[in-house]
Amino acid sequence: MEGSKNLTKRIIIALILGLILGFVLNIFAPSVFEIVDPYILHPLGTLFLNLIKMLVVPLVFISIVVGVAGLGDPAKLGRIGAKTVGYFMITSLFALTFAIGTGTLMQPGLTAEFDTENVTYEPQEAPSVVDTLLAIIPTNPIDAMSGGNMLQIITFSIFIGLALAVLGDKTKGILRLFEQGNEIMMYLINLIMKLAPAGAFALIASAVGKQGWEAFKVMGMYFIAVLIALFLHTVIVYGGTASLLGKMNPVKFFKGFAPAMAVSFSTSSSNATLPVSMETAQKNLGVPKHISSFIQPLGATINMDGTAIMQGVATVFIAQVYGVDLSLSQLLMVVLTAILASLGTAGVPGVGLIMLAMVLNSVNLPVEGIALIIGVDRLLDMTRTAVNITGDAACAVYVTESERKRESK
Ligand code: DAS
Repeated sequence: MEGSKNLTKRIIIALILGLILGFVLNIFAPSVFEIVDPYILHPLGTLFLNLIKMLVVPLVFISIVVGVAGLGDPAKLGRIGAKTVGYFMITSLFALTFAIGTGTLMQPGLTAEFDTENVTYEPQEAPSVVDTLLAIIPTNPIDAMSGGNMLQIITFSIFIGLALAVLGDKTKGILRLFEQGNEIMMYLINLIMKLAPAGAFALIASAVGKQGWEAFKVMGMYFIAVLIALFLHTVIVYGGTASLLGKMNPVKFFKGFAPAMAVSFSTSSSNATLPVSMETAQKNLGVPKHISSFIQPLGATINMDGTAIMQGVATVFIAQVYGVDLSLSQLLMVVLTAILASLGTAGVPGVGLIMLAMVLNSVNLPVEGIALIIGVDRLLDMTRTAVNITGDAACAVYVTESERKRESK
């Protein structure tokens, strides 16, 4: 990506300015915000978001086909798949341990008086895990693409890539076509990323301007507890992965992946950030295209450690507010449900909150408690989305090194 360091700096400056503008308008000039948001901030942010979303389905389809065909060997796909899913599961367990530990130690639900009488929340229907797993095979791939059903698109792309790998020279013209399609996708990502600083500025100014300062005063401890758990998990688990498993300096890992983290922070969408996160992992972290294009789209859909952390802290917080003592078996149920919930969670804004109802139900906690945390969830969504995609990149760096070591033997 052209001038990646320069782009990162510009996006981060844009985010800081947007944050300041959002708070200033919310606190001192709400009436000005009422004009600026709908006519400037919202349109600019939505324009950027829609432009990168436009590339997600063709990019995921083309890059997984090219990536799987590039593996050349179905056994290699199985090996990489096993390492990837195994890594995702283990890091999810770490994530929930940090979440429940932080929530229990900081006790955010006992630090203030919360009005539980007048809160209501209508949980949206969360897909069952069995339905999600059964629905992975698309009965109509075109329908899956038009509906943006990421797991079905990934499955179909893997089958096409496997066929191209096995058929070899018979279909090398088709493979060349896909490879050229990939070049087109990478060019368009670079083009659209020129708008990233303006888009990031508008998205965060709009979100913070709406969110308001009030919500943070009451929910401060909860907000800080989630941020601490996210930070610990990111530095310890992903920094440790880069260093111990990826044989990469953690500073290089986080600085190299910073452009994608900044875009995911401003968009709150793992899916929408995919074009940037894949390009960044390949160009700045040295992840080969065939590994990046298999792991990152899959991870954006089924691996959401940041979301699991929010769900873990939120569950402990709501239990504290309602005076419920969660037993060890209930805490284990929270861990299992939060991991399964992330399987069915698409990487789009706010979806983690929808799946939280599933986690609360698993331990018979009132879903109305979600109404307490909605006020600060938009900013937490930005932060946990950045953690979600960083976990996918850490996995890609680990698998890259693991495969390199295997091939050098
Ligand atoms: N915003 C989601 C994502 O894109 C995560 C969430 O809602 O928790 O990863």
